[in-house]
Amino acid sequence: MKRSLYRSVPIPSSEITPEHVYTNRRLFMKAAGTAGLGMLLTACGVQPHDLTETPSADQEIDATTDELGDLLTSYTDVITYNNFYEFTTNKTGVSSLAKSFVPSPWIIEIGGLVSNPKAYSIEDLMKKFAQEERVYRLRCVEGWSMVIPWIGFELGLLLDDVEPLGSARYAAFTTLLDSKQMPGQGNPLYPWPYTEGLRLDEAQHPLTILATGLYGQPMPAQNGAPIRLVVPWKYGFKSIKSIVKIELTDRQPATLWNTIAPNEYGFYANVNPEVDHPRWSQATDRRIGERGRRETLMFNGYAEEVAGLYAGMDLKANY
Ligand SMILES: Nc1nc2c(c(=O)[nH]1)N[C@H]1C(S)=C(S)[C@@H](COP(=O)(O)O)O[C@H]1N2
Ligand SMILES: [Mo]
Repeated sequence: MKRSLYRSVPIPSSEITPEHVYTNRRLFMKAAGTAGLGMLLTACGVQPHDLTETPSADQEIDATTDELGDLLTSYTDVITYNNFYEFTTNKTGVSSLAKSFVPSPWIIEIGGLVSNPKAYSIEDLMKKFAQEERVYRLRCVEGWSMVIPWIGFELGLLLDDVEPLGSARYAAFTTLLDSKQMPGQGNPLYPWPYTEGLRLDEAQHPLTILATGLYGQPMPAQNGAPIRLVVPWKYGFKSIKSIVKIELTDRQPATLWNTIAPNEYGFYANVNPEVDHPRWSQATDRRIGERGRRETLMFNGYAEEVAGLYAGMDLKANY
């Protein structure tokens, strides 16, 4: 494994602009790698659930840490400690229940307030948008966190492609509804399918990606195959998995967690150590694989990049 490029650029934090961050990341794969990933995803009989072993060194993960120097969470932890209620609410039980999930063929529809609504296959998306590796932290509202080398592309590029109308203000996301494959959807306590939403400027922010893989591999089923959102400055529940639809709207969309427990799960859900969950503090988190707890950073450590999106907003009221 190569050393993270992020680490070798000692610039004062005041000078860290998104450009610095972005020029230090690598286009995910050279030609051969891209073809390999595309083929893995398109070939019939591909079983993402076979990816139970730690990728070998030749998997070419570019980084060993994130830009803060935090070590990557082990591949085994990333694929065996999951939140994915469509399978089970038991975090260590998702990976085995997701083994038979078939994420292909897969179509993702983008419509609503756009001039150019489209339906894309995963293959279309892989061809159209270069896949990059980006190491982002994921912070769950339940108090644990991970550092994951995602593979994906900016959601903003896809939104540009469908041409949002001037009236579009939000993006609403929907997960696959298929209780045959997702036994947890038989649980009547939750309003399936899982839905999430972002303000349009959050969706267009260059840190927001649609991830198609992690650790140099196609997305494992338990992590949201074949395509999921990753919004690194927000609590994990915003990073909706196995997306089949994106709709641009002029009103704040309903989301699963905000619908069932609005006092616990706000629409914004920005990681904020100063705003407690009603039942527990959010000041610290347990990095999976580490002992002890860490102090949680404002916006999960991405404040330089995203704080401006919320200028003038009361972050206690808009939690
Ligand atoms: N469709 C769907 N997406 C989801 C969830 C879910 O239950 N269903 N859980 C969310 C939560 S709470 C977290 S913390 C992250 C966990 O992602 P991971 O299991 O890949 O680490 O997925 C999010 N996306
Ligand atoms: Mo979570």
